[in-house]
Amino acid sequence: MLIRIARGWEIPESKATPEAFVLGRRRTLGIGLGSALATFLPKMGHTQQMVSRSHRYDPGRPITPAQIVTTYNNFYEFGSDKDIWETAQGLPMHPWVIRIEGLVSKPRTIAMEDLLKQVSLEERVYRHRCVEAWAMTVPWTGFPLASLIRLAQPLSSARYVAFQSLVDAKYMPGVAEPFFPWPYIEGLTIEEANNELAFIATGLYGKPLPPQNGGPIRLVVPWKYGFKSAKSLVKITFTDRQPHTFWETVSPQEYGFWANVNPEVSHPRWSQATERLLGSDERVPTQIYNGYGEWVASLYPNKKDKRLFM
Ligand SMILES: Nc1nc2c(c(=O)[nH]1)N[C@H]1C(S)=C(S)[C@@H](COP(=O)(O)O)O[C@H]1N2
Ligand SMILES: [Mo]
Repeated sequence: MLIRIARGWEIPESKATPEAFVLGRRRTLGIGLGSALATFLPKMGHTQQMVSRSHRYDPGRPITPAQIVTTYNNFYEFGSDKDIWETAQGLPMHPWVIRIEGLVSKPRTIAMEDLLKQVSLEERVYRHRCVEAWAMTVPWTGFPLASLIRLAQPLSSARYVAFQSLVDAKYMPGVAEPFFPWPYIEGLTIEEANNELAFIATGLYGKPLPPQNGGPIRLVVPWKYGFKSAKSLVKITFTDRQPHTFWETVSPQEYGFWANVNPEVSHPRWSQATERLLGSDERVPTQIYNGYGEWVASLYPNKKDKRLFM
């Protein structure tokens, strides 16, 4: 996987940009991304998400400018380059329904707006670490995955949760690429899924989640490599078998089921010791569990098993 950054993003104010400035700048953007956002926001039915930030998860570094987070994306359904954001604008996100099935007391299909009525939204600023050794810091709006699990009422036999992304060739040119095992599937153990950090995002920078970032609804698992955080979810399945995940199927030696961040366990083709912070020239040391060990280390008593970190 090559990493490429357009020169235009290496803007001088991007280093240590305070959030207020980022939001202010975003609001005054009249062209380009600003107008693209304006075209899909009204379709969402709710244009602004007024929720309070949970400071319990303070990331300890500045928020990455929205302009970078919304234009530098991994979303292979739209294409394998980082610049799929414009193509993704065509994705219709309303209405949107999610199927909940498998080992649950009552399988069901729930509309996005009905789901949103049953959860309480909060904002969390999380560090994001892609397996490709770049990182960013992102204010997500959403709710704990544990709340969704409570609504789903899994049976006691459920040991894993599988997450499935939309496949729609009409809007997603990347799914015509037969080399890839569509749909995109990810998975967590039920214990991981119930960890308080596991999050379902429906917003970004106080606005509805744009399609390129996995709108209208995605998973966010901040202690694992970014590929675990499946986008544009259409199905959540409770199961007693470890799901066969998308990247594991593509390249099992490189991308595993667990994928917990660890600076000491290299990817077969590159080191994971440091990461490039998008929007700055800095490389910073990578932290075990992406710095979230306090919350999640107890999930993995056997830290010696390298497979937990790939
Ligand atoms: N469905 C789907 N989900 C996905 C991906 C993808 O290609 N398809 N890419 C993953 C990877 S590798 C990363 S780093 C993050 C990127 O999220 P972002 O574009 O919002 O930063 O999404 C993850 N979720
Ligand atoms: Mo990634």
